[in-house]
Amino acid sequence: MVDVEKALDEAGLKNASVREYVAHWAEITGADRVEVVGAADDARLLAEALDAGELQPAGDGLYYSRSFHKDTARSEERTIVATSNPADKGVYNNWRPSSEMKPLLVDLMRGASTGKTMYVVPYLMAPPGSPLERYAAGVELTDSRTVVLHMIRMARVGAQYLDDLEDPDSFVRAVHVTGDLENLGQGTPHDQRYFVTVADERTILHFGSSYGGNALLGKIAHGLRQACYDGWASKAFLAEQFMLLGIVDKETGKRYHVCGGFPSASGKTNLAMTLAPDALGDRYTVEFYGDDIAWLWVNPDDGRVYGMNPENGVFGVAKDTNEKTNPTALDAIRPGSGAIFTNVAYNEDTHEVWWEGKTKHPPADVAGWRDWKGHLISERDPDDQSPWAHPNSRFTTTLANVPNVATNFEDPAGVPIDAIIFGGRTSDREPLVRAIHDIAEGVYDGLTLGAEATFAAEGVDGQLRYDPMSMRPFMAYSEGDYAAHWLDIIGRATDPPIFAHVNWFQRDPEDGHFRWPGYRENLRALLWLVELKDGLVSGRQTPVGVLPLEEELRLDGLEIDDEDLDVILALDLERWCQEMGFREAHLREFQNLPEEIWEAHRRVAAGLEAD
Ligand code: GTP
Ligand code: SPV
Ligand code: MN
Repeated sequence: MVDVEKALDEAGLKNASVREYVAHWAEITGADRVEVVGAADDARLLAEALDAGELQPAGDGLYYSRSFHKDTARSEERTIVATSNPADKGVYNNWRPSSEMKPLLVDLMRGASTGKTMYVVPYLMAPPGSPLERYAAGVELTDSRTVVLHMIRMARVGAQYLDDLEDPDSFVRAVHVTGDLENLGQGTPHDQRYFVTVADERTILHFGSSYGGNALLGKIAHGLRQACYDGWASKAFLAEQFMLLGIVDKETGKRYHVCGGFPSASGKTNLAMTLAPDALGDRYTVEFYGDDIAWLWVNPDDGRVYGMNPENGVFGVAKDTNEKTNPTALDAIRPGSGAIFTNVAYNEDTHEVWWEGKTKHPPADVAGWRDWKGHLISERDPDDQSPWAHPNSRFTTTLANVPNVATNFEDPAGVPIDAIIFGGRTSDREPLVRAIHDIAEGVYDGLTLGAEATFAAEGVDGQLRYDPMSMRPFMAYSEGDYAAHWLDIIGRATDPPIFAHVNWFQRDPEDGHFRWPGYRENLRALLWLVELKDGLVSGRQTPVGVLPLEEELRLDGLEIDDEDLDVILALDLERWCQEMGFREAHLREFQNLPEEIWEAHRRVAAGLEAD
């Protein structure tokens, strides 16, 4: 039996509820040792991980890790929200009764950490002092040192964050047990993995992975799924898969804050990091707040929606990150930053890393290079065209490393939100940007957000895989209640943000090129939007929102074809009418959808028919 009391005493962890929780799970998981960790332990844990071969050096103060080859992404099918109330069942949350799931997870976890250390990771998913701090505290228990090193980068980690809890019992209990990864039947009918959030007990039980959102429980499981539920249960806030950025107009001194959702791997990190004010002279600066999660609430003092990023780091997609697409990200993972690369290609002699799109061609001299599975490139079958890096390979770095992180990124008050945008991934129909003033129509637009299926076989041509507000994988309760909660929260604002839908992904069907240059140039669409909100431009009204006039967009210095520009600023009536049918079927899946959302749908449909 490990001496849990002693480990907790040494770490100064006095909270009786925390102590009881740790002792309970130490007993179940059968860990040999218990160790309380904080950010101050980073250097020692890195040295231990290098020693144990869990990490490899990737240059000065940079690290490389490889996850098990069947454990490289979140698993949506194995992710479950459990509560004691069947009314919490939605279309996307894989709801199950907690009475069924809790004993199942206890069985899976029993004795599964034998021989290992159970790390106790106290964390806070908020800047200290935030009005939402009471929803932000958690304690992750994990048997993976690599997970601890990622948590230290992604969250505020240390026992001190639990010292001032108003209610000593109000922390999220987040238990992560890796399990025997080689024998879990990943993706087979005998899959042993379970990623369960017992939302009404604020307990997270994840078994069978050591990767990303499956294992860094502060991030997706608490920061999105649990917080989504808490925000609704408390009627106090929204927790969304949103990026958050600031634009400063140096000429007028005005600051704008834009947040918004794009489905996973659809461009949030890139948008939040890469906007290029230099393209527009010296007038604007762009500031980074967050790339994956925002919590939103209304401040009764000024009637505005406020937002903050609960995370402390970035877990970004490596693929296609380069000097041209995202120089900010490259700077944030520079030597000395402490960044960790996962599942990219690695050179064991030179300690370099590489991923598809980092440079146009892979390194010419393949000596020492291994692909993400650890196989030597020099021993590859010459016909093997598979990527060197896993498509979902990632870099992990703290916010403080991001060169343009906002000076007030840790301000507990958050920032007032001017615009909420939804970003689809649509190869036609969806224009560059369309703005929506009406709150119900904005919420309706978020609920009908989607991305095109990646494999042609997965869906009807031109039909989206809908991903409401980009929350499909993280939805914690029923979609009808979720829509009502959005209308309630934003409806409390006396000075609400403007909504908009953006699309950087229209393609020319002839040769497949992207019609809009995207990436750093996306600032131009956002500037138009905030100017529209301020009444500086007026655009043209269409049934699906206000579209920019060509002369209103700052296009100086931009290389774009006239035809491409015409297409991305046009409204394709025929495709829109078809889309309205798809939307109707999509919304019908949700129970108790508020009548205001249906009214918005019918208004847009009637407008299109009249056009
Ligand atoms: P998650 O971390 O999974 O939630 O993803 P994300 O939404 O942060 O996506 P990310 O910014 O990492 O982008 C995913 C992919 O989209 C990358 O391969 C990018 O290169 C690509 N991408 C991002 N922005 C643009 C753009 O403006 N134009 C084009 N064509 N591609 C883009
Ligand atoms: C996503 O998949 O949307 C991510 C990465 O942000 S993960 O943390 O693995 O969920
Ligand atoms: Mn994400």
